[in-house]
Amino acid sequence: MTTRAPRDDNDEAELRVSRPATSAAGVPGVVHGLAAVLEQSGVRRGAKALRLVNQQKGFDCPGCAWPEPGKPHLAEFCENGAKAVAEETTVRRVDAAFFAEHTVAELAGRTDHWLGQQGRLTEPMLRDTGDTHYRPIGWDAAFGIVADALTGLDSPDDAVFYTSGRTSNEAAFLYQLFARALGTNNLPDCSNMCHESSGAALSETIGVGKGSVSLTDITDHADLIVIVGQNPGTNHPRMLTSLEEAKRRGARIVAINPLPEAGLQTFKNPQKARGVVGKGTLLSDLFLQVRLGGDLAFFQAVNRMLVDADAVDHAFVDQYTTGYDDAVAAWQALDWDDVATATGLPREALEAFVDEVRRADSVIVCWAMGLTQHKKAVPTIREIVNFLLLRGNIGRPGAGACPVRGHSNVQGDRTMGIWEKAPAAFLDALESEFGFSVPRRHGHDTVESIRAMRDGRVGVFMAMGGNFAAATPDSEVTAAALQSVPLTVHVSTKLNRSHALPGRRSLILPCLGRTERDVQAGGEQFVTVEDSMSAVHASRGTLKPASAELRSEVAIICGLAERVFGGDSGVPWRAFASDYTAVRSRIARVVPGFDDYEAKVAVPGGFVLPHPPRDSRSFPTASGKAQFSVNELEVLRLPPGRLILQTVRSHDQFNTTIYGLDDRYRGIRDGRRVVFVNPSDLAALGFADGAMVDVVSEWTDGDRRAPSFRVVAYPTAPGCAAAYFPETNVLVPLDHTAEVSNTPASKSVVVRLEPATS
Ligand SMILES: Nc1nc2c(c(=O)[nH]1)N[C@H]1C(S)=C(S)[C@@H](COP(=O)(O)OP(=O)(O)OC[C@H]3O[C@@H](n4cnc5c(=O)[nH]c(N)nc54)[C@H](O)[C@@H]3O)O[C@H]1N2
Ligand SMILES: Nc1nc2c(c(=O)[nH]1)N[C@H]1C(S)=C(S)[C@@H](COP(=O)(O)OP(=O)(O)OC[C@H]3O[C@@H](n4cnc5c(=O)[nH]c(N)nc54)[C@H](O)[C@@H]3O)O[C@H]1N2
Ligand SMILES: [Mo]
Repeated sequence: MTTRAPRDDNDEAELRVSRPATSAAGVPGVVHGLAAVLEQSGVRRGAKALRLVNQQKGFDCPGCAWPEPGKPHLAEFCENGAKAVAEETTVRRVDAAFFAEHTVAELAGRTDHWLGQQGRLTEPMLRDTGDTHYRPIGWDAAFGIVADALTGLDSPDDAVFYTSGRTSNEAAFLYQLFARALGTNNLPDCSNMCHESSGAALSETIGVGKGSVSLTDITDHADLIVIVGQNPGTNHPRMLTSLEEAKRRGARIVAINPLPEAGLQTFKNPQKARGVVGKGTLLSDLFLQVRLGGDLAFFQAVNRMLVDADAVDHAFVDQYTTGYDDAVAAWQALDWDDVATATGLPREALEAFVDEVRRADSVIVCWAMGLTQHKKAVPTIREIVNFLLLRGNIGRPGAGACPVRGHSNVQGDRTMGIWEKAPAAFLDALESEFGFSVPRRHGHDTVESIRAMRDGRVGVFMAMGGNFAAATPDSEVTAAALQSVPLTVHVSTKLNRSHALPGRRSLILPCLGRTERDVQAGGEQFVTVEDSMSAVHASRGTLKPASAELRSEVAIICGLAERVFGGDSGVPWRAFASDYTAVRSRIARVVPGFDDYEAKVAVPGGFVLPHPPRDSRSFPTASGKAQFSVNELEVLRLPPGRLILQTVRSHDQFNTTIYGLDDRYRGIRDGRRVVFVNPSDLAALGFADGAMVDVVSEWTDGDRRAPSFRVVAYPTAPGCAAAYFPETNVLVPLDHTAEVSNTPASKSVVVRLEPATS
């Protein structure tokens, strides 16, 4: 399998490589972000938008899910938040004339960068069977097509409803209600590719699938903050401000990562004068360059060392946990050679870490995709829970588990029932509130949805946001799967690859973004979102919409539902669309923790959802206690001549949205088709720095090839290469997924390099 070579803006002749940076943010960061906004949005619109990001009367930043502080700084956004705002507030438009000019086939040949740069979608578009182009279609006619297709299906399970994590609580709640009213739980979402592994491991061990810390635990209380498998300098830049605060009161920070990411080294805070003029704060006290996938062995070894040293909080273990003896027995059997091979770390490095842990009264572990996108992701996160439980580091100030979420409302979408395996209690509550029988069969997750499409078992694929074609693994398999579906429907703000790889019939339904004013029959509306630390608050758009034709996500779902179910189906779809208060009042009755919803979100800053382990050390697991687990170690031994490849984000992208072609902190300019390899591996493999290669992945069903990458000698852990997604998604086999969570294992793909074929 081969990807089409990019044919426009990724002319790699322009690519330049320099030394990686050793500090993040500071003045260049903010200047880059502002330049992006002003170039795309014009001075007045851009300045207005930025003034309102993450302020109590404004909108939630459409970037990451890092929480806002109680009293937001006047510029509570970061370089990458500014870029996310610029993408949405751009003055460029993808209108009917644009679609008349470009065939679908031509769009499919463009890069993700080019597609995203064309601007905002302005009106509903249809590509009918056999057509070469999309053409305009009215909203009513579009709803008619979707409603006919849905009601004509043999089974409601032949429909799939995907969600990306920018969707508001209100829209998410209505979207799952619509799918379940039709009769299916086929509600895959981006979480399936993201923190599913965290949710699975945490629900099993502590009884709640969400993080157990709040922002002040980090800024004010923790003695030690461990950042593992996360690159906050790029993906959660505002987290660096919190870490800097922690540092200034004496907290220590350990980073565990195969890459020496700039943001984990020094931070220059652009919001404070010392960041502008000073040398910045040295963030990490200890950097452990682990091998890809080595974290399970690492934490098993650390846990064994803590037990050997009797550095265990026995009172906590006795009172609150179960399974301790079995876990200890498993640690006693640990093979130290396996630990050395898996982690690539000397024993002294582990000892240095254990020293840090023993000196700290309270410890927080933060993580992101570096842990969740591996075959052993769930066991690894369970082992981190073991680590926290050993010293009672949960349910008290400054301690706990902190999975740092990706999309700004991905956590809220789950809370609202966007979940193919929603728990029975949620489904029961939905059923008694709305009086229809809610389906109980588990639905398809993201990978299962692709298999179902590939096998001809899907009649309608609908996406509430996101870019399914580019975000998912095995690009060629997924593209063919999507293109075989009788009807695909994308509710989107911007043009992307999924529109260019349409089903046999395909609709694009353009919607309002976070930044835009949302006026319905009942007046001006706001929506609500939940951040990474379970805080729920309002988000209010204020800018003029990109086009008068745009509808809100809520209005689109309700318009479609009314068309399918009619006006008197028992669910007041029209009333929901005209006043979102009506939606929130239903959420309050169905979802635990949302009573008094309307009043609580009226308070600036919103409210925090209950979290029993965090709040009272009660653990709603099967046993009623926190669960120690025994996790089997599997050491990845590479065949000769092979590397493990992780697929990461550059500093200039938000997932599949490519802002630009630079990755400043890693020293890359004007290009994305690069593969970072340790110099010792390059020497052993016989490739020179700068050589052009094809990256070839190996799987049981054959090879996959991503052509024409430039090799960059880089200080990554030996044996561990890195390259950007989505370009490398073609290399990730559909069936290469994490145990339990079924998340694509896109951080551990076995590859070989070959001299470039073109
Ligand atoms: N600007 C910007 N912000 C974003 C996003 C974006 O694309 N752009 N995406 C958003 C989303 S949806 C998400 S989920 C988050 C993603 O946030 P991150 O998880 O920070 O994103 P990645 O680029 O995937 O980086 C993974 C990090 O884990 C490390 N890593 C990989 N494998 C391993 C391993 O086996 N062990 C250890 N210890 N480390 C490992 C990598 O070297 C890298 O530093 O960011 C969110 N915020
Ligand atoms: N190889 C590899 N693959 C990965 C990852 C990886 O690390 N490596 N990371 C995975 C992760 S963590 C995630 S979360 C997924 C992301 O997967 P997705 O969430 O599907 O992808 P995004 O790129 O975030 O989606 C961008 C699109 O969302 C639409 N959009 C933006 N704002 C709005 C809005 O307000 N409303 C609506 N309706 N649409 C909007 C725009 O049209 C835009 O083109 O990718 C996953 N894929
Ligand atoms: Mo994500």
